[in-house]
Amino acid sequence: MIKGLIFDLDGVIVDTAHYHYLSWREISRDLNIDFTVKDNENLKGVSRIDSLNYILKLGSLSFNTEEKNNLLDKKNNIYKHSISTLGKKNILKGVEKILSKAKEKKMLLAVGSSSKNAKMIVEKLNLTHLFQAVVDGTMVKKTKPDPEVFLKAAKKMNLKSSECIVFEDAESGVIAAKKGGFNVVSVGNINIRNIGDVYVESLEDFNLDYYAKYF
Ligand code: B16
Ligand code: MG
Repeated sequence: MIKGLIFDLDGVIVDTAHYHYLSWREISRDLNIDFTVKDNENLKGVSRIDSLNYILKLGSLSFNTEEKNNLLDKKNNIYKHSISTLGKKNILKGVEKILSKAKEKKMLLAVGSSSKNAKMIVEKLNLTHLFQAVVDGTMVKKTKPDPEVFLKAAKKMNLKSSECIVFEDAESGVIAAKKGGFNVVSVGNINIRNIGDVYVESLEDFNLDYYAKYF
Protein backbone atom coordinates (compact mmCIF):
# COMPACT_ATOMS: atom_id res chain seq x y z
CA MET A 1 0.00 0.00 0.00
CA ILE A 2 1.32 3.43 -0.94
CA LYS A 3 1.71 5.69 2.11
CA GLY A 4 4.17 8.31 0.88
CA LEU A 5 5.29 10.26 -2.18
CA ILE A 6 8.85 11.47 -2.77
CA PHE A 7 9.42 14.15 -5.37
CA ASP A 8 12.62 15.06 -7.13
CA LEU A 9 12.78 18.85 -7.30
CA ASP A 10 14.44 20.17 -10.46
CA GLY A 11 12.40 18.95 -13.45
CA VAL A 12 9.55 17.46 -11.40
CA ILE A 13 8.26 20.19 -9.09
CA VAL A 14 9.83 23.13 -10.90
CA ASP A 15 11.61 23.62 -14.20
CA THR A 16 14.98 24.91 -13.10
CA ALA A 17 16.99 22.84 -15.63
CA HIS A 18 17.00 25.79 -18.03
CA TYR A 19 18.58 28.05 -15.40
CA HIS A 20 21.20 25.41 -14.57
CA TYR A 21 21.91 25.27 -18.32
CA LEU A 22 22.29 29.05 -18.70
CA SER A 23 24.58 29.20 -15.67
CA TRP A 24 26.82 26.35 -16.84
CA ARG A 25 26.87 27.84 -20.34
CA GLU A 26 28.22 31.10 -18.95
CA ILE A 27 30.95 29.23 -17.04
CA SER A 28 31.73 27.13 -20.15
CA ARG A 29 32.01 30.22 -22.39
CA ASP A 30 34.61 31.74 -20.07
CA LEU A 31 36.57 28.50 -20.37
CA ASN A 32 36.11 28.32 -24.17
CA ILE A 33 34.15 25.09 -23.90
CA ASP A 34 31.25 24.34 -26.21
CA PHE A 35 28.42 23.31 -23.85
CA THR A 36 25.16 22.33 -25.55
CA VAL A 37 21.55 21.72 -24.48
CA LYS A 38 22.27 18.03 -25.11
CA ASP A 39 25.18 18.14 -22.66
CA ASN A 40 22.84 19.74 -20.13
CA GLU A 41 20.50 16.75 -20.45
CA ASN A 42 23.33 14.58 -19.10
CA LEU A 43 23.61 16.81 -16.02
CA LYS A 44 20.02 16.39 -14.84
CA GLY A 45 20.04 14.98 -11.31
CA VAL A 46 23.86 15.13 -11.28
CA SER A 47 25.56 16.94 -8.36
CA ARG A 48 27.22 20.34 -8.83
CA ILE A 49 30.79 18.99 -8.61
CA ASP A 50 30.10 16.05 -10.93
CA SER A 51 28.53 18.51 -13.39
CA LEU A 52 31.66 20.67 -13.32
CA ASN A 53 33.88 17.62 -13.82
CA TYR A 54 31.75 16.63 -16.84
CA ILE A 55 32.19 20.10 -18.38
CA LEU A 56 35.93 20.23 -17.71
CA LYS A 57 36.25 16.83 -19.41
CA LEU A 58 34.42 18.22 -22.46
CA GLY A 59 37.13 20.86 -22.73
CA SER A 60 39.95 18.46 -21.76
CA LEU A 61 40.82 20.81 -18.91
CA SER A 62 42.05 19.90 -15.45
CA PHE A 63 41.94 22.26 -12.47
CA ASN A 64 43.04 21.95 -8.86
CA THR A 65 40.55 21.87 -5.97
CA GLU A 66 40.76 25.60 -5.23
CA GLU A 67 40.14 26.53 -8.87
CA LYS A 68 37.24 24.11 -9.01
CA ASN A 69 35.72 25.54 -5.83
CA ASN A 70 35.91 29.03 -7.31
CA LEU A 71 34.09 27.85 -10.43
CA LEU A 72 31.45 26.07 -8.32
CA ASP A 73 30.83 29.24 -6.31
CA LYS A 74 30.69 31.32 -9.47
CA LYS A 75 28.18 28.96 -11.10
CA ASN A 76 26.01 28.90 -8.01
CA ASN A 77 25.98 32.71 -7.76
CA ILE A 78 24.90 32.99 -11.41
CA TYR A 79 22.26 30.28 -10.81
CA LYS A 80 20.89 31.87 -7.63
CA HIS A 81 20.68 35.23 -9.36
CA SER A 82 18.82 33.66 -12.31
CA ILE A 83 16.19 32.09 -10.04
CA SER A 84 15.73 35.15 -7.84
CA THR A 85 12.20 35.74 -9.13
CA LEU A 86 11.16 32.07 -8.89
CA GLY A 87 7.77 31.66 -7.22
CA LYS A 88 4.46 29.79 -7.21
CA LYS A 89 3.93 30.60 -10.91
CA ASN A 90 6.89 28.34 -11.73
CA ILE A 91 5.48 25.17 -10.16
CA LEU A 92 5.04 22.59 -12.93
CA LYS A 93 1.56 21.55 -14.08
CA GLY A 94 -0.15 18.87 -12.04
CA VAL A 95 2.10 19.18 -8.98
CA GLU A 96 -0.27 21.09 -6.72
CA LYS A 97 -3.17 18.80 -7.65
CA ILE A 98 -1.19 15.69 -6.66
CA LEU A 99 0.00 17.30 -3.43
CA SER A 100 -3.52 18.16 -2.33
CA LYS A 101 -4.88 14.76 -3.43
CA ALA A 102 -2.13 13.08 -1.40
CA LYS A 103 -3.03 15.18 1.63
CA GLU A 104 -6.69 14.11 1.25
CA LYS A 105 -5.48 10.52 1.27
CA LYS A 106 -3.35 11.20 4.40
CA MET A 107 -0.20 10.31 2.50
CA LEU A 108 3.16 11.65 3.66
CA LEU A 109 5.23 13.85 1.35
CA ALA A 110 8.94 14.46 0.88
CA VAL A 111 11.44 15.97 -1.54
CA GLY A 112 14.57 14.05 -2.57
CA SER A 113 16.89 16.31 -4.55
CA SER A 114 20.58 16.44 -5.52
CA SER A 115 20.42 20.22 -5.32
CA LYS A 116 22.09 22.02 -2.43
CA ASN A 117 19.63 24.85 -3.13
CA ALA A 118 16.57 22.63 -2.67
CA LYS A 119 15.38 23.98 0.69
CA MET A 120 15.64 27.58 -0.52
CA ILE A 121 13.75 26.73 -3.74
CA VAL A 122 10.93 24.85 -1.95
CA GLU A 123 10.62 27.87 0.32
CA LYS A 124 10.42 30.25 -2.68
CA LEU A 125 7.61 28.08 -4.11
CA ASN A 126 5.82 28.37 -0.77
CA LEU A 127 5.53 24.56 -0.46
CA THR A 128 7.70 23.87 2.61
CA HIS A 129 4.74 23.39 4.97
CA LEU A 130 3.42 20.48 2.86
CA PHE A 131 6.50 18.26 3.18
CA GLN A 132 7.47 16.07 6.13
CA ALA A 133 11.05 16.19 4.85
CA VAL A 134 13.17 17.98 2.27
CA VAL A 135 16.30 15.88 1.78
CA ASP A 136 18.84 17.66 -0.40
CA GLY A 137 22.41 17.57 -1.69
CA THR A 138 23.77 18.93 1.60
CA MET A 139 22.45 15.91 3.53
CA VAL A 140 23.91 12.96 1.64
CA LYS A 141 27.34 11.40 1.28
CA LYS A 142 26.56 9.77 -2.07
CA THR A 143 24.54 11.47 -4.78
CA LYS A 144 22.16 9.94 -7.35
CA PRO A 145 22.41 7.26 -8.85
CA ASP A 146 23.04 6.15 -5.27
CA PRO A 147 19.69 5.69 -3.48
CA GLU A 148 20.80 7.50 -0.28
CA VAL A 149 18.74 10.66 -0.83
CA PHE A 150 15.49 8.69 -1.30
CA LEU A 151 16.23 6.21 1.50
CA LYS A 152 16.79 9.15 3.86
CA ALA A 153 13.51 10.75 2.77
CA ALA A 154 11.62 7.48 3.36
CA LYS A 155 13.29 7.09 6.76
CA LYS A 156 12.23 10.60 7.78
CA MET A 157 8.64 9.63 6.95
CA ASN A 158 9.06 6.31 8.78
CA LEU A 159 8.12 4.40 5.64
CA LYS A 160 9.59 1.47 3.71
CA SER A 161 10.70 2.01 0.10
CA SER A 162 7.93 -0.29 -1.09
CA GLU A 163 5.37 2.03 0.53
CA CYS A 164 6.57 5.06 -1.44
CA ILE A 165 6.39 6.33 -5.01
CA VAL A 166 9.35 8.36 -6.29
CA PHE A 167 8.79 10.88 -9.11
CA GLU A 168 11.90 11.57 -11.19
CA ASP A 169 12.87 13.25 -14.45
CA ALA A 170 16.53 12.15 -14.64
CA GLU A 171 18.13 8.84 -15.52
CA SER A 172 20.44 9.01 -12.48
CA GLY A 173 17.39 9.59 -10.25
CA VAL A 174 15.30 6.74 -11.67
CA ILE A 175 18.27 4.37 -11.29
CA ALA A 176 18.76 5.57 -7.69
CA ALA A 177 15.11 5.03 -6.80
CA LYS A 178 14.96 1.58 -8.41
CA LYS A 179 18.15 0.56 -6.57
CA GLY A 180 16.52 1.70 -3.32
CA GLY A 181 13.50 -0.54 -3.92
CA PHE A 182 11.00 2.29 -4.61
CA ASN A 183 8.08 2.39 -7.02
CA VAL A 184 9.16 4.85 -9.68
CA VAL A 185 7.29 7.21 -11.98
CA SER A 186 9.47 8.67 -14.75
CA VAL A 187 8.30 12.18 -15.61
CA GLY A 188 8.55 14.22 -18.81
CA ASN A 189 11.73 12.75 -20.26
CA ILE A 190 11.15 10.24 -23.05
CA ASN A 191 14.68 8.82 -22.62
CA ILE A 192 13.75 7.34 -19.25
CA ARG A 193 10.32 5.98 -20.15
CA ASN A 194 11.47 2.37 -20.00
CA ILE A 195 13.53 2.40 -16.82
CA GLY A 196 10.84 3.42 -14.32
CA ASP A 197 7.64 1.50 -13.52
CA VAL A 198 5.33 4.05 -15.12
CA TYR A 199 5.95 6.95 -17.52
CA VAL A 200 3.98 10.20 -17.69
CA GLU A 201 4.65 13.16 -19.96
CA SER A 202 3.55 15.51 -17.18
CA LEU A 203 2.35 15.08 -13.59
CA GLU A 204 -0.98 16.36 -14.89
CA ASP A 205 -1.42 12.92 -16.46
CA PHE A 206 -0.78 11.01 -13.22
CA ASN A 207 -3.83 9.49 -11.57
CA LEU A 208 -2.98 9.10 -7.88
CA ASP A 209 -6.23 7.26 -7.03
CA TYR A 210 -5.38 4.58 -9.58
CA TYR A 211 -1.66 4.20 -8.86
CA ALA A 212 -2.04 4.23 -5.08
CA LYS A 213 -3.68 0.80 -5.53
CA TYR A 214 -1.67 -0.30 -8.61
CA PHE A 215 1.68 -0.54 -6.82
P1 B16 B 1 22.79 22.57 -7.12
P2 B16 B 1 17.34 17.38 -8.70
C1 B16 B 1 19.68 18.50 -9.44
O1 B16 B 1 18.44 18.58 -8.79
C2 B16 B 1 19.62 19.06 -10.85
O2 B16 B 1 18.80 18.24 -11.68
C3 B16 B 1 20.99 19.12 -11.46
O3 B16 B 1 20.96 19.66 -12.75
C4 B16 B 1 21.91 19.95 -10.53
O4 B16 B 1 23.23 19.97 -11.04
C5 B16 B 1 21.88 19.34 -9.14
O5 B16 B 1 20.56 19.30 -8.66
C6 B16 B 1 22.73 20.13 -8.16
O6 B16 B 1 22.15 21.39 -7.99
O7 B16 B 1 23.90 23.16 -7.94
O8 B16 B 1 21.62 23.51 -6.93
O9 B16 B 1 23.29 21.98 -5.83
O10 B16 B 1 16.88 17.15 -10.11
O11 B16 B 1 18.01 16.19 -8.07
O12 B16 B 1 16.27 17.99 -7.83
MG1 MG C 1 15.44 16.32 -11.54
